[in-house]
Order: sequence, then C-alpha cells, then structure tokens
Amino acid sequence: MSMILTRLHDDIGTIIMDNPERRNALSSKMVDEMLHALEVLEKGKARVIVIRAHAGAKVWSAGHDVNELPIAGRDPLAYSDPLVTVLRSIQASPLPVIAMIEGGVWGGACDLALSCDILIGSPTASITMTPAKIGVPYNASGILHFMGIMGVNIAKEMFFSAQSLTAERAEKLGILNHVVPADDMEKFTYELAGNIAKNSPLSIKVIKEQIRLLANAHPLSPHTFERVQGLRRLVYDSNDYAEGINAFLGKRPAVFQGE
Ligand code: YZS
Repeated sequence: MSMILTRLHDDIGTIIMDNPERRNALSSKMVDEMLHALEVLEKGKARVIVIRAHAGAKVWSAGHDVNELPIAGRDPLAYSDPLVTVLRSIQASPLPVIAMIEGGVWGGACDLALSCDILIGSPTASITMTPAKIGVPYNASGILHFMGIMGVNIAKEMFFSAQSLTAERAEKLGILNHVVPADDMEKFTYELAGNIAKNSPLSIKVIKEQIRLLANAHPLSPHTFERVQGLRRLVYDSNDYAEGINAFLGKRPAVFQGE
C-alpha cells in the first residue's frame, strides 16, 4: 500500500504523506517513496513541489520511525540514514519546495519541513524537536540547519525543552512564512505555487543553490569535526539512548540517568 501519493497539476507537483495510522512516521519505505516522487516530479513538467499530509491531518509527520532507530552503538542519524537522505534531496532539489503544514511536526520531520524552501502552516501546525526526549544526539548538519533558520537561542530552547512551538510563535520567529486558516490554506498555497511557477525556473534553481551553498559555508577543521563526532558517540553509546527508544516503544516515560 503506497504511503506517498503524487499529483501534478498546472506545473505544480504535490507529494502527499498518506500513512495516518503511523502518523506519517518517516519509515525507510515512506522515505523511499518520497525520494521516488521527488525524482519523477523533477524529471517531469513540475516547476514547484508542495509537500503535505492528507487533508485534516492532526499530525503532519511524527518524524523518524522510532522502530528503525538503530540499537545503541550505531549513529542514529548517519549520512546514509533514509531521513537524512531525503533532507539532502529536498535541499538540493532544483525545484522550489513548499511545506504545507497542518498538525504536529515531530523530531526529524521538523528538519524535513525546514528543508523545504517555504513553510505555510495552519493554526494547528506545531513544531516539536524531540532528540532530548528520546536520548538522541541529533546530528551536526541538522543542528547547523536549525541554528541557521531560527538562531542559536531558539534552537537551544527547542532542543533542550522538547516543547512544542505553536504556529503563531513559529511565524513570529520567521520559521513559518505564513500561518493561514485551515480552510484557506490549500488556495493560498497553490496560488503562491502558481505565482512561482510563472517565474524563470533557471533563475530560481540558481538562486536556490546559491542560498544553500552560502548558508552551508561553514569551514570545519578536522579537529572540530572529530570532536563533534566524539560528542555524538557519547550519546548513542549511552544507556540513555537505549532507554529513550525502549521507553517510547514501551509507551512509558523515559527515566534518564545521564549516562
Ligand atoms: O501503538 P500503534 O502500533 O498503534 O502505533 C502508534 C505509534 O507507536 C505510532 N507512531 C510511531 N511509530 C514509529 N515512529 C514514530 N515516530 C511514531 N509516532 C507514532 O503510530 C501509532 C499512533 O500513534 P499514537 O501515539 O497513538 O497517536 P497520537 O496519540 O495521535 O499521538 C501522535 C503523536 C505524534 C503525538 C505521538 O504518536 C508521538 O508522540 N509520536 C512520537 C513523536 C516523536 O517523538 N518523534 C521523534 C522521532 N525521532 C526523530 O525523528 C529523531 C530521531 S530525533 O528524535 O532525533 O528528533
């Protein structure tokens, strides 16, 4: 059964996450289907892509499929992880990608939404960063991505507290481009997409790539890189990492010991 539906209408491609039973958790199967949908739309007539959940979703996406998080001792968000792969594909897509968000965005799905170029939320949209809740160290590219978009203080608050950011606050912070009443969101999103589709695709592609390259221009010494990797290994080798995942799967609050 497909977890991703793909549409193309008036040069606008739509990728719909359609696995409500699992709250659109980004399993490797869903990510593979999303990557395929991106490729088909990029090779076809699409000039813009909208990524959304099914209409009326309470949860846009519950983030990384926790069942697929590796056991302790292995990097939970390695370069080749399906979630990390789709983030890179969206960021590197030559097409502008709009995230149309209804409902909660959790964990790695926040990075998915923020990897899109424009974020439009309904008042029910919320953003919750969960690594500290499950004992995950997150990864350098993701943390840098959050710092660049929301600034260090807000990124720290989101990562440390794992509290939800409301649509209203996310718009004030410039994380959401627009907050639009749910009934108007579809019309608003596709009108914006239509306006973008009328502009030069080559110019947009080149400007998007320039912004990505300039935003990612952070020289990292080998020492700094190795220090970051060592810090992350401290976490994913820890008992807390295993406890976080087991607590989620066991539907009980995690009890972290800090080791
Ligand atoms: O019990 P069943 O079998 O019906 O399955 C339940 C949930 O276990 C499942 N589900 C998930 N399965 C795998 N991975 C997930 N992320 C995930 N989320 C949900 O879907 C079925 C329905 O879930 P319920 O909890 O009953 O639904 P509901 O009461 O509506 O609550 C929805 C939320 C999204 C609030 C709830 O499911 C939830 O808190 N999910 C976990 C959100 C989360 O912590 N995601 C972060 C995953 N980690 C990452 O993305 C990164 C690794 S990190 O942590 O670093 O950011």
